[in-house]
Amino acid sequence: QEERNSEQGAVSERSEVNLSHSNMSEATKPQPQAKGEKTPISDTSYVGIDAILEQMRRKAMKQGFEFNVMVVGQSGLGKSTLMNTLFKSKVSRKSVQPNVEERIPKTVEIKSVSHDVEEKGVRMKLTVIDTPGFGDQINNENCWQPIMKFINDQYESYLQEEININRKKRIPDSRVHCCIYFIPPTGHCLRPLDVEFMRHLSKVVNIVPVIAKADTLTLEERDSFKKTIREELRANGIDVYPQKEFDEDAEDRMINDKIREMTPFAVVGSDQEYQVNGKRILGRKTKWGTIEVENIAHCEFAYLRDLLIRTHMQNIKDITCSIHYETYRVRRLNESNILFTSNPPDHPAVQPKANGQPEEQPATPQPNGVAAQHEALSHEM
Ligand SMILES: Nc1nc2c(ncn2[C@@H]2O[C@H](COP(=O)(O)OP(=O)(O)O)[C@@H](O)[C@H]2O)c(=O)[nH]1
Ligand SMILES: [Mg+2]
Repeated sequence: QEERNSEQGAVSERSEVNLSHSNMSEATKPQPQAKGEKTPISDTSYVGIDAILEQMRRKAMKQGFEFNVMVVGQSGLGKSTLMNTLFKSKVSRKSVQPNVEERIPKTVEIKSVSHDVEEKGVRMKLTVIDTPGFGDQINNENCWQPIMKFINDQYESYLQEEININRKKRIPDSRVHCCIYFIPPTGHCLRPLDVEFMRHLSKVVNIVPVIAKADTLTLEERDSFKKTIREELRANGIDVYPQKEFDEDAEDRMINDKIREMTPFAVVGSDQEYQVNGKRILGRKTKWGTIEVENIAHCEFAYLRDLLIRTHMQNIKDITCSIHYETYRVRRLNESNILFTSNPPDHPAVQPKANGQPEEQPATPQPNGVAAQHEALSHEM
C-alpha cells in the first residue's frame, strides 16, 4: 500500500500540493488525503504565496511591536511635551515635583518609561528613554558619555542573550532605536555641546535632530537656522538619520533626500487640546492665536511624527539592528577573539592537570566556540 501511495505522489509531481502528498504517504495516515482533495491540483496555477503576508500580519499582531525612543536635550526644551504630543496619549509620565535638592541634577540620570499603546488592534510597547539634565551643568564636557554608555549597555545585554546556548525565543529588545536630539531655538548655530554629542552618538544610534520650541522663531529665522545646522552637520561629518549610505534603492534615495533637505524638523509640542473651527486639535494658545502642532502650515511636527511612526519606524529598527548593533557585536566578538589568540598556543588548561587540580573541561576556551565567547565577554564586563 505504501508503495502505491508514493507512486501516486510521483505521478502528480508537477503540482506544489504534491509535497504534502508525499508527506502523507510517509505518515501512512489516510485521513489527510481528504484535505488534499479539497485543493484543486490542476485547474489553476495559483499557489497562494501572497498568503504569507496575512500569516506575517497575524504573527506580528500577536507578538506586537516594540519601539524604543530616547530623547536628549537640556531641561525645559519640551522633551516630555513632545513625546506626549507624538503618541497623543500621555506617554511620558509627568515628572514628580522635584524638591529643592533634586532640582539641580548632579549627573545625567537616565529613566525609561514603557507604555503599551494600542491602535486598531495593533499593540505596541513604546519605551521613552528620558535623559533629564543633559547639558544642564556648568561644565558639560563629556556629558555625552553616560548616554553612549547606556546605549552600549543595551547592545551588550542583547548580545549576552543572543550568545546564550539556551537563548530565549524572543530576546527582549531594549536597544535604543532612535534618539531625538533637541536643539535649543537660539537661531545662531550649533553649540559645541550639540556638535560633540551628535558627532559621537551618530556612530552608535540613529539620531533625529529637532529644533525645539520652534514657535519662538520667525519663519526667516527658522529657515536660516535649519540651513546653518545642516551645513554644520555636514562640516563636522555628522550623519543623522536617514543616513545616505543606507539608502537601499533609487526610491529610498528620493524619499530620504526630501527628509534630509528638511532636517532638522522645527517642532512645537503640546498636550493641550483646543477647539478650532469645530475640530479638536492639539495646540498652544497664545494672545495672538493658536498654534496647531499637527498643522504643517504651523510647524514641522507632523513630518517628525510621520517619519518616526508612519513611514520609517521599521527602517529605523532595521538600521539599529543591522548596522549599529552589528557594529557593536562585531567589535565585541573580535575583542574576545583577541583574548583567545593572545593566550599561549598550548592550552593553559591542560597544565593544571599535572598539579592534581580538577580538569576544568567546560571552561577550556575553544577559539570559535559560542560558550567560550560567552565566557570571555562576561569576564570582561
Ligand atoms: N513655546 C513652547 N513651549 C513649549 C513647547 N513644548 C513644551 N513647552 C513648554 O516648555 C516647558 C517645559 O516642557 P517639558 O516638556 O517639561 O520639557 P523637558 O524638560 O524637556 O521635558 C513646559 O512649560 C511646556 O509647556 C513648545 O514647543 N513651544
Ligand atoms: Mg521632561
